[in-house]
Amino acid sequence: MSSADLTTSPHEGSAHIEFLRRLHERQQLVTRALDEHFPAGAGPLMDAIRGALLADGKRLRPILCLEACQWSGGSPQAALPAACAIEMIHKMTLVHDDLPAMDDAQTRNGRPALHRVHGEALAILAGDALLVHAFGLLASTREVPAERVTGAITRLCQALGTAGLAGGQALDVLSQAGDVTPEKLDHVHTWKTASLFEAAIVIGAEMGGANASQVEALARYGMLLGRAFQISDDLQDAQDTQAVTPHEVTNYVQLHGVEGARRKLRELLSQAVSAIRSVQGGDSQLLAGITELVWEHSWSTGEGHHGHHA
Ligand code: GRG
Repeated sequence: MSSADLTTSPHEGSAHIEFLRRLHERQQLVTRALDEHFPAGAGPLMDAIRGALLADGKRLRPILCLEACQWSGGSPQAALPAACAIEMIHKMTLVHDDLPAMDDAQTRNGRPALHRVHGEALAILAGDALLVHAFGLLASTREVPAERVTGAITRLCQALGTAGLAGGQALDVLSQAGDVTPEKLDHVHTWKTASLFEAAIVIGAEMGGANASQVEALARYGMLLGRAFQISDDLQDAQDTQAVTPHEVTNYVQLHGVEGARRKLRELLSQAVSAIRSVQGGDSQLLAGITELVWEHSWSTGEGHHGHHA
């Protein structure tokens, strides 16, 4: 098992080194916890699940969930089950997104897509199992009061449903080249990508006991960061010809050009930083620093491959 490295271009200063150290520590915490949920050598379905979950990944959404919990005054451990659940769901969406019926992708993060290794049936079932395990894990959280857990389950259902990931993905796969307007593209990005970022952060904040104005500010940060992340992902794909898949028609760079995409990215990220700074809370260095990583879109995943289009 190799886990992704969160790296960026070299920066001077011990604050930046400390930032990267904390990111890495959180990443390892999540990867170790995920590894324990699905034992190796337990049959073909479990192997496919491990392939989806543990082969690589930046663990960005769970890191944000843990950090939002700490920012809100909680212990990161209180949000660990939720963070793992969110990563299971994220990985499940990537497996289904790569299927021939959706994006028909051959590779993901430089490796063959899961259905090419384990077959389509097991890829579908691995995704289904990850989704169910995620909710089971979240529902069994014992570290926080029960109403925070039911609140988190409700939030996550909203983020994944018809006005969230499923709805956004439907809009995306049904799009035809030529009928994608800027408004429609923003809508797709908001639902299919940003809603899970927002949920990860809000759930972390609520697990940590954030008050209403803190939750509101973090929700805004999450939504802006998620939209920025998808543009950053599109910019990365524009540089990587291998990432273009047959069904892809909605890419921000195709519609707005590289300069337009970079301008929008900068704007969204600076609004995200303002949102986090608009309320009192804990140390926001990591949350602010993540916006810089998204700006540079210089994530490396394990063996030096950039992330595949999603
Ligand atoms: C869960 C009900 C339900 C439906 C899922 C398949 C689907 C519906 C949605 C797909 C949405 C999708 C693929 C969004 C793309 C988001 C994105 C930019 C992913 C790339 O994320 P990274 O780079 O991935 O964080 P790593 O590889 O680092 O884990």
